[in-house]
Amino acid sequence: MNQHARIAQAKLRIGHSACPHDCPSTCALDVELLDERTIGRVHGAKANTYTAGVVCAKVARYADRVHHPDRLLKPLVRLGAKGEGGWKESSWEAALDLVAEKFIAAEGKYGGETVWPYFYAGTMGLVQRDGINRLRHAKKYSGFFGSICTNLAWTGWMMGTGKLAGPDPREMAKSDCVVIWGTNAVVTQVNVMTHAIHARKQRGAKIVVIDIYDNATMKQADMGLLLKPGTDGALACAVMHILFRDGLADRDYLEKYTDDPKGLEAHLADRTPEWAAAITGLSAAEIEAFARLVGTTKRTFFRLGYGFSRQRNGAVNMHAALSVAAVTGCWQYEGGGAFHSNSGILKLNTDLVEGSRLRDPDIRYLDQSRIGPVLTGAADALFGGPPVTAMLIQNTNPANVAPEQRLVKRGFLRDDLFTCVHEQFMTDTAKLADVVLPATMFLEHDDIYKGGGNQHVTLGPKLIDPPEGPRTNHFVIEELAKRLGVADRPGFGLTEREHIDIMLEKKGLGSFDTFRERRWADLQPEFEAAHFVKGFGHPDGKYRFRPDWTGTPASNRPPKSMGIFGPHQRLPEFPDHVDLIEVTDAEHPFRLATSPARNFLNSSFTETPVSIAREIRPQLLIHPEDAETLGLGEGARVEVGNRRGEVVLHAKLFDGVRRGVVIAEGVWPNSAHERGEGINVLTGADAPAPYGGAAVHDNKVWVRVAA
Ligand SMILES: Nc1nc2c(c(=O)[nH]1)N[C@H]1C(S)=C(S)[C@@H](COP(=O)(O)OP(=O)(O)OC[C@H]3O[C@@H](n4cnc5c(=O)[nH]c(N)nc54)[C@H](O)[C@@H]3O)O[C@H]1N2
Ligand SMILES: Nc1nc2c(c(=O)[nH]1)N[C@H]1C(S)=C(S)[C@@H](COP(=O)(O)OP(=O)(O)OC[C@H]3O[C@@H](n4cnc5c(=O)[nH]c(N)nc54)[C@H](O)[C@@H]3O)O[C@H]1N2
Ligand code: SF4
Ligand SMILES: [Mo]
Repeated sequence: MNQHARIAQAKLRIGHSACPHDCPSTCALDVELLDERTIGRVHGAKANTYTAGVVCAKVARYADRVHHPDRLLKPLVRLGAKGEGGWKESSWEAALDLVAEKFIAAEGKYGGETVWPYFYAGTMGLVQRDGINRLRHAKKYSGFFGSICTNLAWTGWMMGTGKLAGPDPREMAKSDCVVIWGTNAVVTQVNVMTHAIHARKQRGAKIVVIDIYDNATMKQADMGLLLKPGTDGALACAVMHILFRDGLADRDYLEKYTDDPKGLEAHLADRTPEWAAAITGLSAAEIEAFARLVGTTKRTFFRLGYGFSRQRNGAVNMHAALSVAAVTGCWQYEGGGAFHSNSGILKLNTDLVEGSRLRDPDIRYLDQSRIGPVLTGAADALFGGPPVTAMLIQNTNPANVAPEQRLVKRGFLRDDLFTCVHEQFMTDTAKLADVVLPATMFLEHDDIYKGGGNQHVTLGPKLIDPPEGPRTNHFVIEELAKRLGVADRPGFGLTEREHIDIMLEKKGLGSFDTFRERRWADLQPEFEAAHFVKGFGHPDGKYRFRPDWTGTPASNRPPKSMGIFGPHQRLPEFPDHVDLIEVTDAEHPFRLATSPARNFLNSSFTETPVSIAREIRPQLLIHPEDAETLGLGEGARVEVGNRRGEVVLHAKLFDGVRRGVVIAEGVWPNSAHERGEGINVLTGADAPAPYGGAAVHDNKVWVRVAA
């Protein structure tokens, strides 16, 4: 039965919302409301031109998550040793009193910077996600530098264009060639495929996919380029070499819009297809064919993902891939150009919700990705300040998703650290807490959302009542503020709706009530702005082939007090291949990537039965010939390890991966693995240059039959 027949037959009420999860698509949703507390299926809004009626399967089944029997319903206080699993139920009043008391005691001993509010994008709602900053600023707690997801990618992008924006993502449907570079879009942002496939059906557009394994997206491609991890910079350089060599570079465009086209051409002279073939593992013929395709197809749309930036040279590779678009000049054409994120166009004023005016610039920031070193007292990670002895965690599960997991867990188990986790489920992080507070889900509270991969601001009003027990993030921040003596500071004492009213009014978008009718606003700038027709985002309007790696203010640049990160002296003058990655050696002959799983979203949905059944168990994709050499049969227990630790998974023989490369899909809960240690035991918490991030797909490892 189709959506409309179903709705008509059941006379269902439909509620309108936005998907709150950490996904570039931010789908506009039509939710079947069965009664005041219960939902049915979730559908993509047909009227929304980006969502176009499509959502991923895991969110279509959201009833399984919101009505899950294992949801946290009561505040819990730890009984017995940390991480042992003993809890006693508490009232909200007593639990919040305890948290406040512990924060005040910690502050009394070490000063405010000893408290570290830690949050991420489990919900992308501006009120429920970012309100924790208000408490942080008011109390002068340590700041949170949220680097884990976007930093490598955004840095590379900003170095080239100077602005985090690009052509309307719906223009993909008007392209003659869509290059899906380092994003597994079928799995991670299905709506990209809606528009790309439209272009193929309507205009015969070619779809190119560039990845390190033959994933679900590459299976849809007309041209699939399967390269070695961390080598996209080499591919991009050889492509640009060919474009110059064969007269396919748009020299007029280069002259008008770019900083140093002659310098680039000279630099690329020896970046030949043969040179790149040796680095990438592609054949010179594959590189030639790709270069010819993008060089002769003016309406080429480069859809650059996050995945290929999750390497220690990821910012360099993002900038190199982006530079190809400047050489072909495809930016000039509708359906052409490059796109990564629209975060630069969707600014809502969150000063009040985040308490920006209360910010003290002298208070230190700590790096999200380096939580392991932070909690185990590494002096460089603490920036000379006090140890972290108290934390409030919302919307994130660092004991599972953060790199160098052994350090993270050792940190959480410290007796002198007090941790409060506000969560929907008993996650790996909640299990290590002192106090666990139950949280509402998006359908149970009001919020407003900005797209990253589209151009909409979308409202997500409360549609159903939560079960007895869970409370919103906003409630927790407001109640702690009262107990910590800052409830009278600006930004406190308002409701969620009042915050949304203020943000919408400042943007000239009406109020919560008027927006409820409207559902979303399309903030796509005009063609000229989106295609940088009047110049790129840098002061001189030029696209930069020569990035100012440590100078340009990037939108996600760390505060000055954090300095420059990693081996930044090795960042190249022009697009290039740099071996900043973990290069294999005798002890570690394989490269491991930890790519997202289709039925999970980071650590979310690892609790819903259908998602678990579809993902089966933690598996390692390995080439059959590698498996044979190692004596590994299908399904065998296999140990993957490096200097940081070792993890056991089950071998899955797969010839869609290169020899010497292995893939572990999904961040399974630590408890799904033997010994209760998850895949991030293997990933590193060293900060990549120049502005940090997490190189979770960049790991040299050994692989052997598990003992
Ligand atoms: N189903 C599902 N959807 C998700 C998520 C999820 O976990 N599951 N996570 C969400 C989040 S938080 C984000 S940020 C986005 C991320 O979504 P994407 O931008 O798609 O990024 P990744 O999924 O990290 O990786 C995409 C692809 O890049 C490949 N890759 C890794 N290294 C390289 C390389 O060196 N070169 C190239 N060319 N490819 C490489 C990976 O194998 C993977 O196939 O997805 C969101 N959507
Ligand atoms: N190995 C490996 N590690 C990775 C990645 C990878 O590809 N491979 N990807 C990385 C990336 S890109 C990212 S973004 C991070 C993301 O990692 P996380 O930030 O942990 O991401 P999520 O699983 O999306 O959300 C975490 C939690 O937020 C909770 N939550 C959702 N909504 C609310 C709410 O309204 N209130 C409260 N209190 N809680 C809520 C959910 O229950 C969930 O447990 O993981 C990173 N880690
Ligand atoms: S595709 Fe992404 S934004 Fe859309 S429903 Fe699924 S998780 Fe949410
Ligand atoms: Mo992410």
